[in-house]
Amino acid sequence: MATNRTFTMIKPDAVKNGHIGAILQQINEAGFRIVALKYTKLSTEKAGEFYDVHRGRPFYDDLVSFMSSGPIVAAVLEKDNAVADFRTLIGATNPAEAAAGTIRAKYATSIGENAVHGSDSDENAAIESNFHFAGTEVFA
Ligand code: RTP
Ligand code: MG
Repeated sequence: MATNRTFTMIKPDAVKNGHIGAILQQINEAGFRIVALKYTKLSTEKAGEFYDVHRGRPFYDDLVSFMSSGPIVAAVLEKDNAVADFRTLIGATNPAEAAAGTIRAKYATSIGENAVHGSDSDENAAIESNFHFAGTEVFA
């Protein structure tokens, strides 16, 4: 996968609270093009697999339970410097520490229920995109 892509999920809290439209608009206005998009729900097994890197951490069970608690929006985004720029756009993991105007500052409710996911490396962006999308579902 090209290094100008990242992967995101709008998490169940933000979906439940009616923020899908506002978050996608903020993503677009920040210069990201949506090249894949899906409204879906993770099983506990799939959520556990997606966050496997955190298995064993104290928050892992809550994270898996939360991420499978309701529908999510999954998307692949394209932009120069996509991974780093998207992490800047979403803000810190803990919304209390997220910069003003970032997606988490505006829409997250807690460190656990923090509205959006953003890949942390080009390698993980490719792995996570392939986890959710077939090649035929990505439109560059
Ligand atoms: P994400 O992977 O979802 O984009 O979030 P992140 O990189 O900012 O944070 P990460 O360290 O990868 O943690 C993944 C998700 O686990 C939940 N978490 N809860 N209660 C806690 O202390 C805690 N720490 C992490 C959050 O939902 C976080 O986004
Ligand atoms: Mg992470």
